[in-house]
Amino acid sequence: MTDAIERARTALSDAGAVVVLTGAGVSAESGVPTFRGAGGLWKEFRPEDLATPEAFARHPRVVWEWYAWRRTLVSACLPNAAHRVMAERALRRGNVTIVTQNVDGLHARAAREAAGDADPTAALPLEVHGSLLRDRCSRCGARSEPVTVDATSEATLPRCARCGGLLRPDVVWFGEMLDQGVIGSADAAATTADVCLVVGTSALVHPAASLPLRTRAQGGVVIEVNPEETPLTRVAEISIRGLAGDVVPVLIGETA
Ligand code: BJW
Ligand code: ZN
Repeated sequence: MTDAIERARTALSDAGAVVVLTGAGVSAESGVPTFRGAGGLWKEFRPEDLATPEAFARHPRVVWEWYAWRRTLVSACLPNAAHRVMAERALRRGNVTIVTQNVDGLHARAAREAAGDADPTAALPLEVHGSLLRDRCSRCGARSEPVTVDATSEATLPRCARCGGLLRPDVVWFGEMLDQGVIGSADAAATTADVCLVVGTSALVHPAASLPLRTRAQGGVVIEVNPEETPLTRVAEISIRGLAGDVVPVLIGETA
């Protein structure tokens, strides 16, 4: 075992409150594509064409076509070992807040699976960029269960049952405000955490990428797990180069 892994295990095991911040890399081993880097979605698609409110206003059919494709893709993916041990640790020890930038629902699914007949709440994540598995009205803001989207023409796109406005996926696009309740809770958890475990994010998108800085500023320890260096690497006290599914179980699995 490397020195970094040993130190990370000790910091996590000694910690009172832990915040876990995850990004697309935690779901990569489940088969969900990341955004940046080799094979990332932004290599093939331009974010400004698909992940901004302006793009949706201009070409709602094209944006829906892309999100419908991603919904299908994600629905075939399962939580991996990293999602599972995070959920198990949150249920076992409490005082763990899982904050995810991911919209794939895999942390929530892992929480429900780990809880079985018990209450999964302690392991449910704060989804700061929303959820691919929920719709929201672009006019009145009402949230709803996802519908099957027929994106063959603008006329067939799904509409709000209340006001007739166009439905959209309930995700946070560039230039949009995050839900203040959700990011506020994430900020509070990061500020009071003894350890912030950051897994699988390029740490380029704000305000999520600033959360570990809150922990650091209060004297907490930041641990990064990522195969690549990120802007957070120099902030992290402990930086571990590796895959989430390999490293996270060693750090917080039941036998850790
Ligand atoms: C592995 C692995 C394995 C691979 N194991 N690891 C401050 C500074 C600069 C800019 C800003 C700032 N504050 C705000 C901004 C603007 C902007 C922003 O951050 N821009 C930067 C990109 C420059 N932020 C916003 O616009 C946000 N809104 C906002 O701030 O509103 C304020 C406001 C105020 C007043 C008026 C209006 C607004 C909103 C950001 C929303 C981001 N949305 C997206 C799309 C969500 C919907 C969807 O999925 O379609 O969220 S973009 C995309 O990036 C997605 C992700 O959640 C997010 C982060 O990506 P993530 O998770 O880090 O993934 P990758 O692919 O980048 O990285 C994967 C990592 O995994 C890599 O490091 C790999 O090495 C690693 N990895 N395999 C472990 N097996
Ligand atoms: Zn509506």
